[in-house]
Amino acid sequence: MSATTPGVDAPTWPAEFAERYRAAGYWRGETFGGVLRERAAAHPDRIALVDPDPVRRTWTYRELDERADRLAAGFLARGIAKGDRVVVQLPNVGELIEVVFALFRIGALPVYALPAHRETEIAHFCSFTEAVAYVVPDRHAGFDHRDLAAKVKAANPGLRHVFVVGDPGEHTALAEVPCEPAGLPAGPEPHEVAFLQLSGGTTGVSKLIPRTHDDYLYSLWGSNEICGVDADTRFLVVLPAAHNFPMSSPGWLGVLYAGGTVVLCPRPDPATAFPLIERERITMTGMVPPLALVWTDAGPSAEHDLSSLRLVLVGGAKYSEEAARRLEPALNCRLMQVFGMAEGLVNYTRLDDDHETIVTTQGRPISPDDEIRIVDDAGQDVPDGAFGHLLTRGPYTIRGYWRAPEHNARTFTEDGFYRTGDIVRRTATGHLVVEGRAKDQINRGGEKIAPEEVENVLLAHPAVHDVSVVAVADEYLGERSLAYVILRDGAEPLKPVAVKRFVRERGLAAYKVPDLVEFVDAFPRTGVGKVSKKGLRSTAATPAADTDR
Ligand code: OOB
Repeated sequence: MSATTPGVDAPTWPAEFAERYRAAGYWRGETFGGVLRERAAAHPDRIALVDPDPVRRTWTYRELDERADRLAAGFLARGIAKGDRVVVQLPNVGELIEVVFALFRIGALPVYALPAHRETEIAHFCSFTEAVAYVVPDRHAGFDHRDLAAKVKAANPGLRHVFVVGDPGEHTALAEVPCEPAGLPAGPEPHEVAFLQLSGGTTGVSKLIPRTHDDYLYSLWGSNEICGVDADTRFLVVLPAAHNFPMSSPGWLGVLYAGGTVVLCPRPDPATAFPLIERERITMTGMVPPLALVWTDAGPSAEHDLSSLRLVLVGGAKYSEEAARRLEPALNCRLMQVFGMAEGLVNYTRLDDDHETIVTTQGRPISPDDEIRIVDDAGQDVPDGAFGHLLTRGPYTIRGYWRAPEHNARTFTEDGFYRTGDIVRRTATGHLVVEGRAKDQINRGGEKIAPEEVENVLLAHPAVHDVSVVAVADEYLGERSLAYVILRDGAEPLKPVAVKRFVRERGLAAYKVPDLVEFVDAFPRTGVGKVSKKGLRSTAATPAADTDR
């Protein structure tokens, strides 16, 4: 099966919900391709996109629209069709936006990989989605993506094309793909899947999140209203653009929806970003808490004029109240906290919330029809103000992952609520406070790690008998990862650095390599004999020996 249809590859909203969401005006019957076409007709000469690195390039709305058409025609000419999956792994470059709009236009589905992903992750995305094409930069951050692409292509006969931004080597240059758009076929329908986003994951591999045009576009314009995004917004994309937060909260897609200007930042550090804020008169940006700390520290002594900056969104991981209090004075702008997830639900503090609410809560949902339940371990609703598991259902929260029926049966309730795995409480004003997490996941400064994925890799080491990867508190990142390793009887002693190297060499993204490694004789067990991660985490609270640090 090549095409991907809602309801076939993944559960979708029951008809009565879909009707309700349309009747309420949330689902406007638009598509991404159509929206760009309309904006290009309405204000062709306004600047949509700026890629400042290494030489400043700009795209007007008309140019972005035309280039998306030409690239769409070139993809079609190479046999990429509606419903096909295309793994897109590009850093913050203008071509990323051209490529995804070209794919949206023909109804092929981008699968958003992050620049940090390596062979293990990419091979999985390509084979699991039966991708027909893979789009990469030539080199990025010192890594040659063409070599990786060659390996993945050799192992995946269905992967027919590798398109390279820059010097293509043995592959095809993306620059050679565009051609005259003679009679593009009708694009996708608004209710169809537009792309597959990656889940942070709690299991061995990332799950894929099917987002439709209707639902995602609602999350964009809903976010725009809350964040005050309009045609005058100049948004700096500092996080990796393929992540859901900088894409849609309100992100570069939200800003394009509103007819504003998106500026891509090649690296998130103040030395790169602050000059761009001055030069491009940036009004808004979004970032994870560790980066917000760095900006907060750098703000007061900045040599660049940051006065255009009006709003900074911070989310992706818990932002401490103390850090939140420092941001506004340091950067002389407003703070908005955002608690979102690629599966859907996004919460924002509001521009007119009082200061205490902004610094102490993670916001409230976008939509009046975002249904929130906070339940105890037995699934019973807790009284207002008490902590519990957050479950949610609504007009832009998926009803199931793509091709994952067993996982869906565990992760969604029978009546369609998504079990977020987050522990929250609700204040009297309906704002959520994130207390912690019930899911087995590490949130390393906003980058999500599924311990099981790293454990599976380490279990393949010949000297390793068993392994358990847990989160440890970290002042800067919030959490770091610690691998507890039990060696095989009689195995040569290993150094922590060798354990880390093994994970890296197995082709996992660098952020998944354990920060700390400790060798133990046994793991604490729960009553039923499972490894007790809670027990391990409390052991870790006493700073452990990690001999190469
Ligand atoms: C965003 O999306 P994901 O899919 O990478 O991660 C979602 C998870 C949440 O379930 C929660 O565990 C955590 O990340 N999270 C937060 C948080 N924002 C996200 N935990 C505490 N405080 C926050 N403010 O991370 C994401 C997607 C859209 C917008 C913003 C973030």
